[in-house]
Amino acid sequence: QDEKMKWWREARFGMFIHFGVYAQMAGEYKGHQQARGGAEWIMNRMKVPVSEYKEVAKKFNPVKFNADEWVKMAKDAGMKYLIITAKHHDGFALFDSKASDWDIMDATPYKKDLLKPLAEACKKYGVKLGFYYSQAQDWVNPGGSAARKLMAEGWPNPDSTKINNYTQEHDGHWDPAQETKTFAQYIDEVAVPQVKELMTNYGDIAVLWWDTPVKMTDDAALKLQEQLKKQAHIITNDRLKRPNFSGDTKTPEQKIPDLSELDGKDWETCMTMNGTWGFRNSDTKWKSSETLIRNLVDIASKGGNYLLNIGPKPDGSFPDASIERLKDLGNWMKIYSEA
Ligand code: FUL
Repeated sequence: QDEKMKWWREARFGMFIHFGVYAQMAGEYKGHQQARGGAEWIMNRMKVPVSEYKEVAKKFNPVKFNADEWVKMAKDAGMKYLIITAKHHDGFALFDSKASDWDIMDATPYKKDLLKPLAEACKKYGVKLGFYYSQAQDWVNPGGSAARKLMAEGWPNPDSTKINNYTQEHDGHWDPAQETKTFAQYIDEVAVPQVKELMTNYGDIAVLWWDTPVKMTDDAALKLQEQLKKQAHIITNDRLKRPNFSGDTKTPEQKIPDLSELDGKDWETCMTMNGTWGFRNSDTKWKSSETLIRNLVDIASKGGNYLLNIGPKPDGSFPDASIERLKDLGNWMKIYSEA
């Protein structure tokens, strides 16, 4: 255990990347702004029907994506690892998946596996690669679970009462297309095969970052865990299923724990630079570089890791405000490491 955790404990700083079809919507649907939640939640918050969301994917074409640039920006900022949303709650796979055609190959004009070049660039620059995988929530692949959120206020949908009632009666789902299979079928036919693909096709994978175990069962968790055996030294977080599957690391979100809250377990604070994980143009609440540096120092001094998020623009480039902050962090690192 200690040996497996060695690089992670020394790393201190990593890059989180939330990228997918939601970046294309950027927090706006039919001319209305999403009221609450990260922009990566837009499909759920605004109850976008599956067929309409798939239409959005037909415009998702991140032609400016450059794996070397992404990884170099992380490395120059002093980050030692990078974790990307291989699949977020919208179920969209950023990689070539044979288990579902709701992936970047079949559902978008881009038609290229985004994780392949990223894995190569990580290897080239010596940055560890991890995958975020939303194992339970999946709002497009039938049978996936959906957190029971009601339609966001401020979205004047004339059918909102009807849709909210439907959502409550259907376990968080808002579109019949989401329920044509069972959760167990979804796990067997999509989640397990996709995790297998991720563990097999991209070389060394350092971290599997699970998320939101809505509806998870022990059985499903065991099957998913089984797939990780292909990566002998993989580190996992505590979000596979609660309780019983505590993983290697705790995951405080958007907050830095007080010393009194620490219990000896490895931990990693994940945090956004503005207020959203997925790209949103209208979110200008950027934390200052000084705040980010102070956060990193605070976290490192308490023995944790800082996983700082980037939400790339739909064209695959990083927002300018994020780039500036990465540069400031890198400059500070340089001064600090020379001192
Ligand atoms: C959360 C997710 O629901 C968010 O969208 C984001 O991925 C964050 C890191 O974890 O709980």
